[in-house]
Amino acid sequence: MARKLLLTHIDVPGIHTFEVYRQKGGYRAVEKALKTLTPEEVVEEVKKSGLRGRGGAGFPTGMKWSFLAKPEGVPRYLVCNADESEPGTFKDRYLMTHIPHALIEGMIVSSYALGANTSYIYVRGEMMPQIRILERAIAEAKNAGLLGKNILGTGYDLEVYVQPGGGAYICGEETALLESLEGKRGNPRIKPPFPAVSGLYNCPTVVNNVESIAATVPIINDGGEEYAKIGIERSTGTKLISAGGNLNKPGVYEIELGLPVEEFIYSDAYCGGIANGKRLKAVVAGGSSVPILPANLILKTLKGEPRLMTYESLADGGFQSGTMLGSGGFIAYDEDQCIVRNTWNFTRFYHHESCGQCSPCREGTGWMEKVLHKIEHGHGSFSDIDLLVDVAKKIEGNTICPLGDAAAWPVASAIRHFRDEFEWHVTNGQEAQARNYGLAHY
Ligand code: L3W
Ligand code: SF4
Repeated sequence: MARKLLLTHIDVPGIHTFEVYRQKGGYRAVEKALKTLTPEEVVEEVKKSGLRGRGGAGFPTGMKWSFLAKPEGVPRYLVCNADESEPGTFKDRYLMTHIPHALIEGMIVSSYALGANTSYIYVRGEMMPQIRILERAIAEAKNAGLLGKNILGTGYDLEVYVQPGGGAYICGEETALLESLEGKRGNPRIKPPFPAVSGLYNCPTVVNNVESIAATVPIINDGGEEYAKIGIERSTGTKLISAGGNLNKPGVYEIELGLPVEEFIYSDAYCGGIANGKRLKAVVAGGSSVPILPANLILKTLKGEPRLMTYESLADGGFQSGTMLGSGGFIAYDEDQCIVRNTWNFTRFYHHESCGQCSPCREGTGWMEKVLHKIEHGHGSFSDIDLLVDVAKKIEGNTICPLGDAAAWPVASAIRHFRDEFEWHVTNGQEAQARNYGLAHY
């Protein structure tokens, strides 16, 4: 059975409470870090672990921490990005719901490493139950002397606050999140400067995903080198994958990085195969923002090697024949699913969520949505397919934040791998229209 680091005690009744979490060895990492390690040593352990950001970009966490500016007399902040809203991604919500103290413990360890005395957990506004759960966990930790003044008598002070999000997907982009946390509209800022230099209230700030912060707990408990032994290549440790779509056993799985994609989909230990005995048609492996791949390319690379759940293997082949691990939102499509409809659905989402600051994203997502709607409903032409490719190309790399790329890649990859389906909609207009009868109001 694969090794678990974050969900080890997920089945223990009451693990969401402080008492049970503590009985199971919880908050040992806080004791170890605060009592026996300097902040610099904690950063060093995280660097040694090879941990990479679990929110989507995969940026090395220890490196990000070491970029944090430390001007004299200026506060530093840790902000946890719990604004999970990437379509297909629900792993952070799962962790916060079932083991909230894993995040609180990670917040204490990470804040100590960064020299932050005030930290925030910015939680997606719709996740009210999780906001309540975290507030309770913070109160429990504070009662036990693990938060507040002079934690465990070490002289280190820390307050952690939960902030409900502004209710837009774009608030999950780190600089939009900081704007929102400051009480403003969640518009992304131009980077550089990166938050590590000028973040919350223009102070040095580290923004990390929920899972990245929780992963610092096993890293400190076992040591960075031990963590780095798990996984393969530059994909160390374990990763939470939220599996959805046409799978027999959708859900959240903790996998050891390096697991073959085929095993993840078909093994009974994980997703148990495609539902209703159907065949796999396509997979979006890392949340809706990454390129979609047809079954043959998600199972094996163009070189014929088994595709592995790692940052490197999923990206093998670049965007021509590869994709990304992204946020770990794994969506499987069976043979009956319409790729055109799925692409239109994703594009509607990005158009709706675009903040509107830059024209390629604001206008481009709108145009792509209109053209996809036309094709999906049987009114498209062959030149519309080329138009979509052209618009996607003009968005990619030309916007302030990654939402532009995130909107362009699903469209470009769907046409690259499933052009015949788009053409079918053009040549079989009436049938495509009939198939969508009753759904045209979308
Ligand atoms: C200091 C430098 N810091 C980079 C930091 C930067 C950030 C991190 C990664 O987007 C992706 C996006 C979605 N000095 C630095 C530096 N940093 N260079 O490193 O930065 P970046 O810009 O590569 O990514 P990002 O802006 O964090 C995240 C994709 O993830 N995604 C979506 C995820 C959505 C969720 C959700 O719903 N919560 O996770 C899925 O694939 O498209 O490309 O911290 O500051 N020189
Ligand atoms: Fe806003 Fe889109 Fe530009 Fe991002 S890419 S800043 S979401 S308009």
